[in-house]
Amino acid sequence: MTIVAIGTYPGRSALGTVRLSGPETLRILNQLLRPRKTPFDFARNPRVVTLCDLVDVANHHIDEAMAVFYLGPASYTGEDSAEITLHGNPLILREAVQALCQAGARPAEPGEFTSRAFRNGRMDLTKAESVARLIEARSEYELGAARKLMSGELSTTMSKFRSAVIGLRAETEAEVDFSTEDLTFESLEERKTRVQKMIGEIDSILARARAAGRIREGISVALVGAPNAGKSSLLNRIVGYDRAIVTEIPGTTRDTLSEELQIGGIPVRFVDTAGIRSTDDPVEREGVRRSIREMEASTIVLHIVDGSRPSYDLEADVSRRNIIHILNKIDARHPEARSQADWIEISCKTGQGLGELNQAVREMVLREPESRDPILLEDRHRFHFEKIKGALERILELWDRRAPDEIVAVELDEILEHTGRMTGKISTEEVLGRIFSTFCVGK
Ligand SMILES: Nc1nc2c(ncn2[C@@H]2O[C@H](COP(=O)(O)OP(=O)(O)OP(=O)(O)O)[C@@H](O)[C@H]2O)c(=O)[nH]1
Ligand SMILES: [Mg+2]
Repeated sequence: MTIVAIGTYPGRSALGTVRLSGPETLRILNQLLRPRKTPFDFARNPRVVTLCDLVDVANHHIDEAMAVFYLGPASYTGEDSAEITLHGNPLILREAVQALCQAGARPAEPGEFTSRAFRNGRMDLTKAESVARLIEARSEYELGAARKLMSGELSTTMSKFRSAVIGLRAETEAEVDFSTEDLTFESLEERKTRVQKMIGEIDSILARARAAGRIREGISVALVGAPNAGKSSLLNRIVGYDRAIVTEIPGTTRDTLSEELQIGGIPVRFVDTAGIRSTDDPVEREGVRRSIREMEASTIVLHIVDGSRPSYDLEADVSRRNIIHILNKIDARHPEARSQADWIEISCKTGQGLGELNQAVREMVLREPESRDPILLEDRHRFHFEKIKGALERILELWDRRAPDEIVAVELDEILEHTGRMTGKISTEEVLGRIFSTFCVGK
């Protein structure tokens, strides 16, 4: 069946593209598209863009179009397909889809183009999944991690594992058939090393994925300090607009509130909190409780001190890693207000010191080990990696116990099963359905 969908953003824009894929593509193009330059034959001009008029089945003009035909299997989906670029008005694009459906296509399901690409062997499953991640990525960081999948890092690892296991399987099989006594100590040790190396690789991928998961949630930076220190003022300065209420009344901020920015491509959530002090007001007390919780959960803490007062008293423990102490209000500095060597002095009023603070936060964010070399894994990938790791560990144990090779072979087969499922070499409709249903329509 030939499918059709709008492939571009569902809003007004200069251009919008409708994609078509399936065996009827050519017939539908010939029926509804009138090339300006005649004679023009789509069949004989694959991958050539040509200016056309798009009409509906009753020959009513819809729009001018640039159309290109891809002759399968040299196309995204592996089938005959086409892209028709029109003016980017959703109404026009919808009319075009309707016309193409009247001519015999049907609306595509979410992810159906990519699912066809997978089924036609144009890409393996991990790469197909990376397409969705690439489109969804909300930060440069995620984008980088998705690109790593796209470039086939998992596929490569899986095919490496697969050939390693097939190698071990062949060696084991040879021994089952001939003689077990021939297996020398050296060759066993060498095999163990190979298996341990694979376990090491899995551990490192899983660790990078855990880190990526944490970063995807965003690094959080909590702004804490005594009431009236200028936490909300600083949040507003950082995000660049009046996000939080600022007043001269201590205890203004009750609930925590946050705003996300990107630093070096990493999403960073700045959280303004209630000033920490002991209080009888139950609402403020709840706010203080949340501040302390936020402070404990956050990756980085900005501890803000009011420099217009002689001293400060913070009823919370701020001795921890990843903390930046800030002396605020230095425009109205109290003669006795002192900061220590590594403190940063700022004024939210004049903007003084904010550049330095910005730099310090940036360095701390980028220093997080999680920022380096992330890889995004789906739950599915993690599951298969863990199964493979389990089997590899059991193999080591079996060898230590000098267990019969037939049992080792069972574990090796289990690994092959999981590498196959990971790349989609082995797949079920249920799994495929779940994966592609998370895609947008038109991809
Ligand atoms: N002179 C001066 N005043 C400031 C500066 N930063 C903040 N203020 C003032 O200090 C008061 C308290 O500021 P907020 O930002 O509301 O302080 P906060 O820490 O969020 O206070 P709570 O939410 O009550 O805990 C306001 O009147 C601000 O205008 C500064 O750098 N210089
Ligand atoms: Mg506040």
